[in-house]
This record gives sequence, C-alpha cells and structure tokens, in this order.
Amino acid sequence: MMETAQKETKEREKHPLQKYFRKERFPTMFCPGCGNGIVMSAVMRAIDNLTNFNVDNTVFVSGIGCAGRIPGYILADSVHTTHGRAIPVATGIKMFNPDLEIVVFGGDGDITAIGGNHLLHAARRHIDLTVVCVNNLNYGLTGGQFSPTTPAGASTYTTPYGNIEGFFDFAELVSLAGAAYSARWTTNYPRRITKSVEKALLKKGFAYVEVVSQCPTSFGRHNVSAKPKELMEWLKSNSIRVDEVRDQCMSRSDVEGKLVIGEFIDVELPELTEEYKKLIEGIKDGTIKAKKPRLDWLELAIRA
Ligand SMILES: Cc1ncc(C[n+]2csc(CCOP(=O)(O)OP(=O)(O)O)c2C)c(N)n1
Ligand code: SF4
Ligand SMILES: [Mg+2]
Repeated sequence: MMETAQKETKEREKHPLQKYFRKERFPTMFCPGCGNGIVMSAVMRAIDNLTNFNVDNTVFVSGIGCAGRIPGYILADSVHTTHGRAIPVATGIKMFNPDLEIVVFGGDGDITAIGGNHLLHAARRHIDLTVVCVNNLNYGLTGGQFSPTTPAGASTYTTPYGNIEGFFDFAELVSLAGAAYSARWTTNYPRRITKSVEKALLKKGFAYVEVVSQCPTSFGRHNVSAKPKELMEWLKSNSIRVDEVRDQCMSRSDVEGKLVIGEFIDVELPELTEEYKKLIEGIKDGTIKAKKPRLDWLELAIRA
C-alpha cells in the first residue's frame, strides 16, 4: 500500500508540466471538478510544446475571479490586478517592453463584463496579447450571479426566474473588432485549446481564446447538474462548429441555446507596438512628419 502511494507520488512529480507550477501553492482554491484546472494545464501544455517559447520572458496578468487566480499557480512573473483591469495593465506592460510575452487570464465577468470595453479596444488597437477567457457562464467567485455570457433562461442568484437578457458572443465580437486570432472551445477539447493557445502565442497581434468551462458549484448547481461529468456532457452535446454555422448560413436564432465552437478568425495584421516603434524611429530620423490639418476640417471644428 505504502509502496503504491510512493510510486504514485513519484509518477506525479515526473509530470512534464510540473516544472511550470508553484507546488507550494497546491492544492488550488478551485472546487472539485472545476474546469479551471483543465484550462490551466492546456495553456501550459501549449507553452511546453513551443520549444522556442520562454516562460521566463512571459508575464501572466489577471483580474479578480476564480479564473483570475490561475496565474498565482504558475511559476513565472504575474500580476493580479483589480476586477476587469487585466487588459489595460497587460497593455501597459507590453507598450513598455514589447519583447515580453503577455498572457491574460480571466473569467467571463472579468474579461467580458466589467472589462468588456478594454477587450474590444485591445482587439481594435491590435496589440500583441494572448487573452484566455474562462467562460463558466456566470460569476463563480461571488456566488453565481449572471454575466453577459449566461444563456437565456438560465437560473442564477440574480436571475432566479431565468435570464431574460441576451448574451454577447465575444469570440465573434473580438474578430469583428480587429483581433488577429479568435477561437472558442469547451473543456471537453483540451487538445484543441492547446493548439489554439499555441497559435495565439505565436500570433503577432491580438489573440483571444475562450474556453467554456464547467462551474459545478454555481452555474451547474442552479442549472444542468452539480456533477462535473454531467455538466461537461451538457457542454459537449450543446456545441456546434462555427464552420457548420457559416457553411449553412445559420442565423443567431438557428443556433439559439448552442455553444458555437471553433476558430472564428486567423489573419495577419500590423501589430501596435511594432507600428509604434516605426513611428517613433521615423519621427526621430525625420522621415515621418506631422500631417498639417486640412483647412476645411479645421474650419468645421472651429464652427462646431
Ligand atoms: C470593481 C469590482 N466590482 C465587483 C467585484 C466583485 N467581484 C469579484 S470577482 C467578480 C466576478 C467574477 O466572475 P468571473 O470574472 O466570471 O470569474 P469566475 O469567478 O467566474 O471565474 C465580481 C463581481 C470586485 N472585486 N471589484
Ligand atoms: S465557484 Fe465555480 S469557477 Fe469557482 S472554483 Fe468553484 S467550480 Fe470553479
Ligand atoms: Mg465566470
């Protein structure tokens, strides 16, 4: 019995991802069966797969929420900021030192509710950040209030009669706002998450990876099931591929109640910190001059 336990401990220590985590901080604060562990490992596996990726040159940034606690378990530089402000802090770090890799972790509340505007503007600015949004369909940490991603009809602490509001599809929204890469998976697809995070990390520009994740304690208990397995089965059976949705020209009402998963966009665009560097160099060497305002615009501005 003793031998088996020792063997199991040794096996665990040999795990290839062990080196990325702060062992002294385990076990995590996550509830049993929470999807955060799946996301955390899938992201670190992506980092491990990218042989040229240097975790020591990476800053993990998060706001407040259960998902926001993930960087605290990673053995690397990290900043735990205030609720909704991970992206502005990440933007500041990247602008100050563009050589750093920045990974933002956050929940649907943190990234898409209080931080929603920051998310859209970071996509528009097209700054080189990788944002991993753990969408557990509610505010998990604070007891399960509804969020902008809570499905219609869902019961939460703040929607006891069922959610009557519409939801934001942020994987689609960030693609329209200017992101270079956007994907959504559920925790049923750890390999897909890893592949998407690899692409996001390599992408020069704004990249968004959303993972719809089970929160058995809050969302699950009030809706599908408090059992993580049943909740994951529900996520899987309610998913539909974005390619199928696009090929068949399905409308929003056609996919009502479904989780659209897959890659939403994957393009190359000029990146903000590189454009900024070019601008500064051009101003310094005199090749870029300030544009004189056109008179008709100036007149209009004066009259206004
Ligand atoms: C400015 C501010 N407003 C509200 C809160 C309370 N608060 C902390 S976490 C949170 C929501 C967490 O939900 P989410 O971001 O989805 O993360 P999860 O816990 O679900 O992973 C809220 C409302 C806060 N800390 N700061
Ligand atoms: S409340 Fe939900 S999201 Fe938070 S740790 Fe528990 S299961 Fe995970
Ligand atoms: Mg959440």
